[in-house]
Amino acid sequence: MKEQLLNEDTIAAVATGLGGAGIGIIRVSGDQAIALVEPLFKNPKGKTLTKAASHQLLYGQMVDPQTNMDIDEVLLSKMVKPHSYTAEDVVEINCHGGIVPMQKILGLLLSAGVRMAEPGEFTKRAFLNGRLDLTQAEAVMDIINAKTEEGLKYSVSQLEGKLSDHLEEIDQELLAILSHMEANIEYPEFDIEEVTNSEIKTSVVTAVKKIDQVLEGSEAGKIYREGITTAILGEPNVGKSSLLNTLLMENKAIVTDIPGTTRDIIEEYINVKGIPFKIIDTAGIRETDNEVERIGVEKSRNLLDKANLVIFMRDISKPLSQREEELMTLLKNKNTIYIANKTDLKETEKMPDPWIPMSLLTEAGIDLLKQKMVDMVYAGTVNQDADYLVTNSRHINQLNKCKEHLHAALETMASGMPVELISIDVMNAVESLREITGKAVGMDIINQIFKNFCIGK
Ligand SMILES: Nc1nc2c(ncn2[C@@H]2O[C@H](COP(=O)(O)OP(=O)(O)OP(=O)(O)O)[C@@H](O)[C@H]2O)c(=O)[nH]1
Ligand SMILES: [Mg+2]
Repeated sequence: MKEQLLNEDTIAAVATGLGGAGIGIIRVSGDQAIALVEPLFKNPKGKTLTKAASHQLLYGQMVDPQTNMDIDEVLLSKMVKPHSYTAEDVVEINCHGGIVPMQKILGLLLSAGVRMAEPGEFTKRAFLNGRLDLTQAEAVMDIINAKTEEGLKYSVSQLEGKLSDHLEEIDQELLAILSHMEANIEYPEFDIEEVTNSEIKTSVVTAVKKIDQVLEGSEAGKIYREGITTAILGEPNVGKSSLLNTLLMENKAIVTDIPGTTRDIIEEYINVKGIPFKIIDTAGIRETDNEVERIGVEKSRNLLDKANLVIFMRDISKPLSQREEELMTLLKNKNTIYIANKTDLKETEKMPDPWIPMSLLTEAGIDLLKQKMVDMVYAGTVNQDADYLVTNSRHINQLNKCKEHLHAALETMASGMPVELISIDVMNAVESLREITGKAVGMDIINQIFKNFCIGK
């Protein structure tokens, strides 16, 4: 009922960016979409939107019904429910992409009784109407925000429902055993075979194994989605900003031979072999009386806690300073890559581990650094051929919760508790799992009981 109310009005929003692009699209969705756009549209041959076939383009003009003035030349696409993004009637108005025509058309729609869509509301409707589950709805945003092609690949596979398919398998495993337990508990009067502890255990252990498979590589998956925060730290003038510029292949940060050049933090995403790294160039760490620089140094220090990865850089042509030694002690427990820069200034034999020799003048050492960055992230755990990968922290949390409930079920069973209590743990596990896709549990168990055990046939 609540969902019905939510979906009652017809909504509209600009679906493309609000710039001066060639084309802009205004999307209208809801029961009244066709009826409300119709009076604002005129086709030279008198064709109407109502009579137009679904999924075909209709050429014409948007017209202000008050003044009869043409607003813009448009192509309308009509998509009749349920074959549309929201599974409702949808009209997309392809007009010119300027702010004025789009605002004017949107204004006409609003005066006609259409409501402005809230952020994400089209996708929310697709979910409420059952066309997408929650993981698929989330994938839409991930596709829009994808930082690398690999990230995009996993988001697209999530939108296609590949993750949901794997979750469904676990769900079915648990639902089968749960419905058997519930049938024993709720319908003792029917002659249903008692479920044995060993059957329950087999199902629960199988489900845990499958969850572990789904979670495989999820640490890297999360990184594909969120990126890995990488801070370049070191004393002033060692070449931190030069490294950022080299990695970005553009002169983003100011580089000079004056120590203390970088005062504020600069952040940029780079793509290394498909992994998005958020590289943060920082102010060189040193004691200083300059207020602006002092704040910068403070920020660099604070970054130590936030960064997933630290690139610590020093100038090999200078002796290791006491401050550098202190910093390196602080970095002991962090994922750190150590760079010895400016090798062009000093003849050095083989660099002792873990230092990577580098010269940003010649770009020597950059490939080694990139390889090291990728190795640190993968740590050998990712199956790159996987057709899906859990990338979302919310999904990872729910899968872990599900596993905890399943372990609890095994413990409840081991301590000799009755099936009523074991079933509560399994039920909690199913609920945790279903929070990922947004499916409700109640009716499904009842349906399973009736289907499998022919109760009340
Ligand atoms: N010879 C040589 N000079 C370098 C190298 N890398 C950077 N430099 C020079 O070192 C100076 C300092 O470089 P930056 O990149 O500004 O150093 P930074 O660590 O960002 O310095 P702050 O922002 O002051 O902390 C500049 O003059 C660079 O051109 C290198 O590999 N070899
Ligand atoms: Mg700098």
